[in-house]
Amino acid sequence: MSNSQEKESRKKKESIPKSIDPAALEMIDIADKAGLSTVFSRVDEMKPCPIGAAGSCCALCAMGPCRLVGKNAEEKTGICGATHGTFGARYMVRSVAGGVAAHSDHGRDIARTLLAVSTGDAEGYSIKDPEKLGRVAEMLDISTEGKDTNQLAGEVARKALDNFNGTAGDELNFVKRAPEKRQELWRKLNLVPRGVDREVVESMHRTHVGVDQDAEHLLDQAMRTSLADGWGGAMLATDLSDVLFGTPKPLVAESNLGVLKDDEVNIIVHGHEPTLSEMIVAATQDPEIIEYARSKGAKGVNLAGICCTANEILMRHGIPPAGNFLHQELAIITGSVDAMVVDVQCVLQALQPLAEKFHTKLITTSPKAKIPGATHVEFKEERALDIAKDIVRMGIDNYANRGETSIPEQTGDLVAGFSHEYISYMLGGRYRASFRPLNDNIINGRIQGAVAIVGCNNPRVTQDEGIIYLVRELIKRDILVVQTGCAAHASAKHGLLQPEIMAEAGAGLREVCEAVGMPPVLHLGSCVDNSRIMTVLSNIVEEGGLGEDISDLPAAAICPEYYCEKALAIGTYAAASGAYVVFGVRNPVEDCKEVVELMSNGWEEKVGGQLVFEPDYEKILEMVTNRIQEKREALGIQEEKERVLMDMAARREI
Ligand code: MSK
Repeated sequence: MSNSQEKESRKKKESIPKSIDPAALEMIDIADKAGLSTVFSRVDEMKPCPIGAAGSCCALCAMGPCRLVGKNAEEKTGICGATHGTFGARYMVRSVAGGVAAHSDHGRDIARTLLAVSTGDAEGYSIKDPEKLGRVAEMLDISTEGKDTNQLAGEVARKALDNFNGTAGDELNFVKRAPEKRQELWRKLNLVPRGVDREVVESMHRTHVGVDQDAEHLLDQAMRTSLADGWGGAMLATDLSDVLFGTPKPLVAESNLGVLKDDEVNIIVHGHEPTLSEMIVAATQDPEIIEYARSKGAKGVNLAGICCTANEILMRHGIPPAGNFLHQELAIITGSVDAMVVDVQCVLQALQPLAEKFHTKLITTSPKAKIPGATHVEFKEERALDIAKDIVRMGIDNYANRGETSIPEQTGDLVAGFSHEYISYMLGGRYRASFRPLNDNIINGRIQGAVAIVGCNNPRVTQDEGIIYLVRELIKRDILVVQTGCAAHASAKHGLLQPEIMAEAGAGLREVCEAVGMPPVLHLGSCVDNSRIMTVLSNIVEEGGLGEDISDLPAAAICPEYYCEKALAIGTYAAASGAYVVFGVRNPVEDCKEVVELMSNGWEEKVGGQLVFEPDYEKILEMVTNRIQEKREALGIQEEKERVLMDMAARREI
């Protein structure tokens, strides 16, 4: 065998299946045959650095980088004396700070938009959910008495900004949304976040060389910083988005690359923030814009999304997602995307060189993010709708440049739009919205527990495989699944977000879902909307009968295919809130035994939650189901009640 043949065969042996999604496989095949570089091909060419991958490298100063490898690596230190424990803990703190900064900066921008709306300086926006504005005001300790909507919106926005700046007091306002026992624990352990910016800055300070060198103390700061996101920045992002753009309610849609259309102008919004995409939705529905598209020979304008911008406009408008994180390049390779409009986060730099091989116009819009070669149209709230229309027109003008297309046929039907408010309404009804029926059915064993399956795709593992396997196996075991982010897109593509999937659920879960009229897998929104899951867990505790804290609940969270710092921040705030959290892919601090121990058994003892890593999906399933049974046992509800066929009276009772 020649060298290149040998290399090729080695590559094949090492490579895993790229995806379980037929649409993705079809496009990857087209890309490979055309010699196009994609994330799926580059991942084979780029081996992860084995030293950095397991947390044994520190590159924080110019004395290094230092690597703790070889014989007795555990006893070695960096030039400054830092141990493996310090390496790993600093990695976690910095990753969490990066993730929190991303989510929370998103939240801050929503608060600024709300402020601009209150003063009449944001073209095209309005307060879509004034009732929620009132509820958020109360949570922020703002009186609603005698105030009109704009005045209240202004006060809410300013108080939200105080939470970011750290000028709202000694504690973030939303901390009090957690169960009381949890709040007391956080106060006792000094884990209550004081301000989003303050915690991020302190994290960066503490991890500078020569400052905090105690792994446990550093990891406490990772937890406090993450809580500033989960019960602060991200929670504000969710709530204020609901206030501005409407609180989601269930709606139906389609997903996957098959939503792209051959005879319409295809515009994809990609990234995370709903502010511009809301206006793009409005622009694409404007009769004048539709007429303009027709004048250029298209039948209309077809808007679709990728990543979490997709989730934002799916949840509120039913705009179809074209796919998750690993679909962004594949969408361009269909040759049918006339404009891809990106804002912030999860946008691959490789998009522009790829777009240049097709006719796609890549348009960056955030003042925070430019991509060399892309067209930059900066978004400004005061001219939001005009800017959105200009962007859509650019896509329409580009339609004539479209060449041959290859759009896969696959689409998946889905139901999305489950806000925590809607879940409580769905369970209890309009006049007695409540989580009581859910608690009762967990107590009586029809539902064994609940698991959040969230997070990204990562080309180091087969796309969607872990997510889909775990969703299917958990509902079979009578475990309710809630989802956000790209994991929810995965389920949507594979048809798991439709009520029909009840047929795959265990008998108990199926009975409850049929009676209530809800699917066994609920899509709760984008990455920042993991805060909705925190609120749901708090509401369940508050409802009573399942312990006094989140850590008492038969619940867990899994992030099977994570790739970024935001996921680590979410996992950390879930663990610090008392949840058992399992990540797939790999443990980024595997060599730092002290840190691995602290985040598992150490955090279990300290905060009743854990953050652990396990790449084997079958093991994850076992770990999570065991945890749920342990919690049921601790609550004294482990005995499964005898199942009787439900008559109408029993259904009414649910
Ligand atoms: S977009 S952070 S790949 S979920 Fe929120 Fe998807 Fe993960 Fe980005």
